[in-house]
Amino acid sequence: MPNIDDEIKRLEDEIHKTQYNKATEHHIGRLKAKLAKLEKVREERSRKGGGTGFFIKKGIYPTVALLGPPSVGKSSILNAITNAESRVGEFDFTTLTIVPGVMEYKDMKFRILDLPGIIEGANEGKGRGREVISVLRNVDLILITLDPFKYSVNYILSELYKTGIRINERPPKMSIVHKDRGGINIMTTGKVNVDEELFSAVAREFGIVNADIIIREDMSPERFIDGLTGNRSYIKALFIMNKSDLPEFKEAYENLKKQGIDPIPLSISKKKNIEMLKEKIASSIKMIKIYLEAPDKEENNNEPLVLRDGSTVEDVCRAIHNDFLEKFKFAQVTGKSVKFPNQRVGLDHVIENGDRLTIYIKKG
Ligand SMILES: Nc1nc2c(ncn2[C@@H]2O[C@H](COP(=O)(O)OP(=O)(O)OP(=O)(O)O)[C@@H](O)[C@H]2O)c(=O)[nH]1
Ligand SMILES: [Mg+2]
Repeated sequence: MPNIDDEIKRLEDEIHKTQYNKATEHHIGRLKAKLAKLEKVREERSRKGGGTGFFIKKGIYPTVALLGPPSVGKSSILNAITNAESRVGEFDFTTLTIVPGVMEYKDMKFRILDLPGIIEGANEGKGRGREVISVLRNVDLILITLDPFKYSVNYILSELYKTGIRINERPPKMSIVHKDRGGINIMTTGKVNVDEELFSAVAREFGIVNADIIIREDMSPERFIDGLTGNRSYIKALFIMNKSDLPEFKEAYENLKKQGIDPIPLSISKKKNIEMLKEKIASSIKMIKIYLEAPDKEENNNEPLVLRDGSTVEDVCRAIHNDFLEKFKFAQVTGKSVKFPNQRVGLDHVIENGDRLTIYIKKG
């Protein structure tokens, strides 16, 4: 059997050289489905076999990653917005590992990760590209950082895409109901219009034989494949162009805008727009505020605890003190996440904005 990388390469080449038209679109759709399936296998294998890769656990605070070509100023940005000190250098690849820092903004905390620079071909493992990019699957926000000399974003976007990361996109609105018989039925809602024959063929490539597939948006075959694959990461991204103090900045900035990308102009050297960057980071991530109440209701403060949307009681415990997790008995919650006031919940209960919580712990 041919090697999986070779097979992926062969399919990519074939898709690339096949001219897209009405007559070939089904052929291309099926090739893309085959490609997605092989990429999934490769990705799963590399996750199992990995060990040399960077591993970032989802923490209680939202995680933000600085991604971009070498020497654009990623480490300088980390140093400017957090308490961390990452090495800054005039040469490419100054940063060789992941350097974390904590950014505080108003009553919120964010974990910012400075990553090694990535170059074209990162997905094939150039530099430590694949490892760097795989980290991004678990972050809440990606800061795609550029400068006036290195602002070709296409390769960065394509590396992300190949890794299964979808930037500033929502998951495709579709659902699959598997059945025992009846073949594949593509069903749409409202005014949604898709090529049913093509979608059926693509679904068959994924080994689906009998199923009702309901599509709730006008959907490209690519997004349909994403939905079938099911392991894509949908992550928000902001673009930054650093070094606005340089004379080359203006033209580069305008060029990028012409490509439909509106980067945040920044100068770390001249300390320009640093507060604005922090504000944009904070407002890009959905956060919730919850209030803790002591069991005796006497020493209540009304300082909220600010956490990432989707946090659980366990995350709350971690945010206060690890003791709370170790000695946890139960929690009582009043608010939107529960049906009635003071409802008892466990560690995996998902809290919502405005909830009031009392945590009971074992004595001693
Ligand atoms: N003119 C100018 N230079 C900057 C600015 N910010 C950073 N630099 C310089 O750019 C060079 C690279 O900065 P780093 O922060 O090390 O860049 P990096 O993106 O972390 O680089 P790698 O770790 O190699 O990927 C250094 O010489 C910095 O002093 C800026 O706002 N303006
Ligand atoms: Mg660096």
